[in-house]
Amino acid sequence: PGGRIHDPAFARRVVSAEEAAAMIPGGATVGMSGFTGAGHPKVVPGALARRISAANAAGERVRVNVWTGASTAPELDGVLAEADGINLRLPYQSDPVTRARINDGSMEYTDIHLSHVAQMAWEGFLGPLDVAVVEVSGITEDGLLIPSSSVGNNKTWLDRAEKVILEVNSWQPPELEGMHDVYYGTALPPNRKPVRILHPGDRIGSPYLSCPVDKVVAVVETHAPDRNAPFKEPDDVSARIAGHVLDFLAAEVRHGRLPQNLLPLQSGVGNIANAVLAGLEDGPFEGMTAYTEVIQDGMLRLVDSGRLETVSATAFSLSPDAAERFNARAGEYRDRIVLRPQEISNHPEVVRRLGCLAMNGMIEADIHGNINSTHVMGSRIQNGIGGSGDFARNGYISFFLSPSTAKGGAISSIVPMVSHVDHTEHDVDVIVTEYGLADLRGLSPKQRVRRIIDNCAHPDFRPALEDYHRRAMASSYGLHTPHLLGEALSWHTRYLETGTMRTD
Ligand code: 0RQ
Repeated sequence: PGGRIHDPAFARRVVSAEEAAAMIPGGATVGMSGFTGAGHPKVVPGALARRISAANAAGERVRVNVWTGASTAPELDGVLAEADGINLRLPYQSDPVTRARINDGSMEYTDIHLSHVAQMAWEGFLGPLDVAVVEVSGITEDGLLIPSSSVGNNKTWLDRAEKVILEVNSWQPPELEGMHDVYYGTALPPNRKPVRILHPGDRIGSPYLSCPVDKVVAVVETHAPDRNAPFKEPDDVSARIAGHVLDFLAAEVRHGRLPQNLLPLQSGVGNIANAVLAGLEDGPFEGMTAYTEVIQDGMLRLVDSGRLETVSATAFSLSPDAAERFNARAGEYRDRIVLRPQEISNHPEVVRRLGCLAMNGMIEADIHGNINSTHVMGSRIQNGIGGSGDFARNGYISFFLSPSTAKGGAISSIVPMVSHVDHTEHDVDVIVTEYGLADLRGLSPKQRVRRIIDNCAHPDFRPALEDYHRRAMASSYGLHTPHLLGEALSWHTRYLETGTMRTD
């Protein structure tokens, strides 16, 4: 078989995707690789979905539980959700079919901080793991697994699963070998030791994943690309948000609260994150580092331009163009990029020690500074908390970024009270919209109200927010965090009833 399997004991286990999928029993809990569309298994989930569809059509209900690193791709989340093949999914997802299933109540979803997933599996809180389906980019002569374009929870899935199915993907560049740092030193309390990462580029583990060949029941060869989403040039709103962030960072350096080369960056995915990274390309900061979750186009460009010296992450999340450029020159990045398991890329101890600048998107913020990252109108999941909590709670400065309105201006992203809380007021330092930036550090709730309304709310919604706050000041039960409880969520109910939060 193909050129990526150098250990004959593994090569002897090569089968088709259908044969491999047949080894996953109905009702099984399956740990799959994959993180934001990188490094997910490409063919076994599809074969499993076809088997499930056929069984369901024959009146036999078959479903599995699916654990992954984070969101994956249509070939995994999409096909299995389409087949109604998933009973419970964890953690983060962003697939439209999966989202629809969760929101129509036909799929259970457990949304967990991404750094917590592996330890929860080890602690036994999640139950047994029957099968791991993990993409790797090769197998060495000594039977070591060369990880793929994401590490995610793969170490834990391989260790915990009763049996293992490997996909060996020759689309991934062979030069990935040596880029990973898989830390095998984790333990449960009371035996935990410090995670000794003192600089984003530190390597404390192995470049390989290990799995005894006896546990490997099937190996499937593939040659298929990751889900690489097209890159959108920053629009005007994103560029304005990025501008406020960059001005703020420059001011922090001037005031001596940040070093000249900043502190390790963490940045979410999407338009706004990419706009901030694009702004950093032209900004005054040199010698930067990143300790983050995913490497998106903007990060890679900062590495290319020399602005970013070192990047630590758990996965790539690139556009097709950027992926092609990366794959062609992957060897050149090996000294400056480290891919780690997500429990380490997002580790609270390391994020706190390094002092990450945490920049994440949000659905809505309230006038006191609580953040909703996950739920539309308090009940419909959008994606999940992802790593935003890992970084927001533990970072040096925690930013939340969003346009001031959604749905063509019908929804204000600044509301009297958030309809769901992911990040409490205590974890939020800075809120940014295209209108400006609210630096909330050290402020009381009432002081925050002024700053958030004046600096961040859309001007059309400011009078109504001010009116709410004025009336809350007049008749709230307490005046520490003034609220009119009967009215606090009325903006959301108005949207559900009329299709807009506007009253005009
Ligand atoms: O939905 O496409 O159906 O219109 O939410 O919104 O503006 O495209 O923004 O892609 O940056 O996503 C918070 C979801 C923002 C993301 C969230 C609707 C909006 C649209 C997407 P449509 P945008 P983004 C760790 C970081 C949690 C995980 C995280 C996220 C859709 O940033 O998932 O931080 N964060 N991980 O219309 C109703 C509002 C809305 C709203 C937006 N107020 N009300 N709908 N939307 N605001 C690292 C990683 O990221 C890997």
